[in-house]
Amino acid sequence: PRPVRLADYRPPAYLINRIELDFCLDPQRTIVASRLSVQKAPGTPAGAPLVLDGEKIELLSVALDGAPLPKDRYALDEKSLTLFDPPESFALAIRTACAPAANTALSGLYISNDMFCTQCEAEGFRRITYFLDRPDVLAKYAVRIEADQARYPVLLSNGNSVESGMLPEGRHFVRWEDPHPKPSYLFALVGGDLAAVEDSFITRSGRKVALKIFVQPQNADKCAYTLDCLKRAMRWDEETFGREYDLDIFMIVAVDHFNFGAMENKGLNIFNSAYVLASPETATDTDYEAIESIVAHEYFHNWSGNRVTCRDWFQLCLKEGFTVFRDQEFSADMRSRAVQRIKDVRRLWSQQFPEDAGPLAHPPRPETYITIDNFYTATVYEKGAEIVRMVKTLLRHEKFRSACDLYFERHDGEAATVEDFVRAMEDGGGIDLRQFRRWYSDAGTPRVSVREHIAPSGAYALELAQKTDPTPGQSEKPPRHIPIAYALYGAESGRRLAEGVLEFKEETGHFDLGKFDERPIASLLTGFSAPVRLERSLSLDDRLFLAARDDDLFNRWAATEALWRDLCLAFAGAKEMESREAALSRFEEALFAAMGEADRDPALAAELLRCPSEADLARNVEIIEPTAIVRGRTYVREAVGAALKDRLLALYERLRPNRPFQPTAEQAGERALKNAALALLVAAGETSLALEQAKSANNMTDEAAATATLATSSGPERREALDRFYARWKADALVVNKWLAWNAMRPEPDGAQGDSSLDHVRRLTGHEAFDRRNPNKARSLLGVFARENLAGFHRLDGAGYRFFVDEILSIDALNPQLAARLIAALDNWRRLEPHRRAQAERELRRLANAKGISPNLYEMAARLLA
Ligand code: BAL
Ligand code: ZN
Repeated sequence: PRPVRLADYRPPAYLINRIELDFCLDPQRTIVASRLSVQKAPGTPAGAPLVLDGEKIELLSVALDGAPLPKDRYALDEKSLTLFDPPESFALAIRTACAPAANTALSGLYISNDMFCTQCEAEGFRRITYFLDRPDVLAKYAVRIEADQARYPVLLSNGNSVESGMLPEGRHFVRWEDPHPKPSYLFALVGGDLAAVEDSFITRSGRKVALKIFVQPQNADKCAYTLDCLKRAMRWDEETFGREYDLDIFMIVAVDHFNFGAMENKGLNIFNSAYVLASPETATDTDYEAIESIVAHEYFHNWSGNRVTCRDWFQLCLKEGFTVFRDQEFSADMRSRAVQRIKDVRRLWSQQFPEDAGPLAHPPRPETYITIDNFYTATVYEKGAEIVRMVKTLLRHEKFRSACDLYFERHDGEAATVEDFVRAMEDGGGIDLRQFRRWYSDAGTPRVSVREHIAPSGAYALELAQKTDPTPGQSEKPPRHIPIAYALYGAESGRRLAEGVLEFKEETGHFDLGKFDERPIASLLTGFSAPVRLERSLSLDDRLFLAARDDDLFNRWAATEALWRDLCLAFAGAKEMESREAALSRFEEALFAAMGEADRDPALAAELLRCPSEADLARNVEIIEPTAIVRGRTYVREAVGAALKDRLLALYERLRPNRPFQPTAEQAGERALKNAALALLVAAGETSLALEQAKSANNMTDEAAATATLATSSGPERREALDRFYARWKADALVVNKWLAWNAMRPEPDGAQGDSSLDHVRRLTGHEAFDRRNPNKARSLLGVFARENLAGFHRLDGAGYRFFVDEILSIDALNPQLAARLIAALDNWRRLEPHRRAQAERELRRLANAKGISPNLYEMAARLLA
């Protein structure tokens, strides 16, 4: 396949300002009639061909200005329809057919549970009709949908419904018009037997907006929270960014088969049902949190994405990074800001840092791709958001808001670029971001090393050095503009002596921070002010000081997390540590002290009690020895659980009462703390407590936490807990996905007894609960197995890799986007110890050489092996 390059971007040769679409829906053969108003773009030479994108559709007819087009006036191939020598301005009528029921790729028009739905981002619209399927062609859409009335009573598209009626033979139609010009990736259509849950919202200018959530009728009682989130997000965007909604109706539709979390189609968001449906019995606090953040994210796209869209797909982080930043800020305002930041950074560390350090590293604004679907990555989303956060830090709060206003004003209705965004930040904020732009163009996570100087006079200075390792295609890495927020504390008094933000721009920098009467202890990168790796040697005493006393709660957590991590790795034999048993004892005492936070911020205390996962630990070693990591982590968790047992029990008992469930941040924090305590107690052998909680819980958060803890333990209750859970919930597909994920985490048996976790997972691929066509299920079983089950997946005999690659190949034949995303789990293969590494490489080569794999998977395999 030929790569697409940013450097080759050219504006469109033709513009399409209006499209009328007529759908005659049929699962086997849907007919799409499209009528385009086409104009030659200024500067296009007369007679230049018009090349429309189209794939996996059958062309039935094409007519220009009402006359059928002779065969010698156009050419057709697998990817395009080319018109030769078209006039300056004309109407083009195209009829095509597609087969939604056979569309397992879930891109374009497809069927999920007997419901028609679409996914057009990034390049799905071309699977519906021939079009200029690129984000810089903005057209007004008028859509007529016709279908069987009894089977598909609800027919939806973007904008406002303007007409509907009955037709002969039990069919009906609805017409929709969207007054806002939009790129094709924001088009949506839905047809099905759906119930609407309705509400309304009055905008700040007094307009009434109808809010409708469409779900399968049996799920109508699971939408209240989603509606509440939507209204809070609408209000927040008015108050925080001055952005008001711009149509009279806003719709969300839940579908079970979906490649993304959700999609921001104009006025008609389509969601993976996992992020719409919630009830206390079936959704955990984490699910509620995810719903809140994703509902907000898609809604915020209405401005950062839809009103101001992207010129081309290289600019994806313009809308995604900015919108993730906006949803993170929304969640921080709805919940504990410190805990939100911890969770955001956890995600960055677990998903983006490894990407940036491995073969898949790419800049937030890439310069080349084969399939853009492979660039919906943590780098584009999460690092993209960190870049916007740094801009805000550099501009300060008020200027950031006015710079955002300027960006929206300047580019409303346009397809913009990253450069446009940065220029608006510069002009609105009055600062120079020339060097800062490297964050967009350069891949890799800078490493910032720190040396401290204390002069006999008490003058304190920091010596910083930055270095970014080479990444694929980028060997030279000039220094970046890095905002380093800091605070200094007196080692004796504990007082805060100073604070500020250092703007670090050179390879090395010397910063005098003042003269002090006592030794300062520096808390660096407070609030995680830049996505860099800090390299600093800090004594155990100073780390414990920061873990206990830092006013910056993020850094208090970061110090604790680093201690957890280093201890696990020390006991795994993967890290040097002086007197590790003594250090472990001191850490246990510090953790106990941290539990003093329990009353003030239980959600924070829960984060402090959480040991990093096996996968987190593997990301922090140069050579991955899976079994040693599992052993070290198990040892530390058991030791901490045993040492703190009485206090954890007391805390658990105090938080135990089953209050009526409310999905509030306050209650969620208490449940998180209770369940963090339970996890350590189970590690210390208190398994019966968890089984009792699983059986008596009055909400899914507690039931799931207890079952998950047992599922990853090796006690006899594991089987009982999992069997019980499945028997209870097998009719609820979303709940069963949790069960699949816990099964994927099953620990390897002790000694030679029992099934291996691979045997277990392999058997589950034939279970009634599993279905390769459903991305949620594939991710829950196969994705979790490969990413999270370190010892079970990374077997010495390579059987885990063989199984995984076989599964990926099966999935690729159905859904290339899904297969390509799953294979990214092997991005750490080069860091495996040599034996496993050879096995993983052999399997990756088998994959890359397999006949007939999709361009999506081919691109990923090639990058992984490069
Ligand atoms: N635009 C794809 C899904 C999302 O990021 O909202
Ligand atoms: Zn998004």
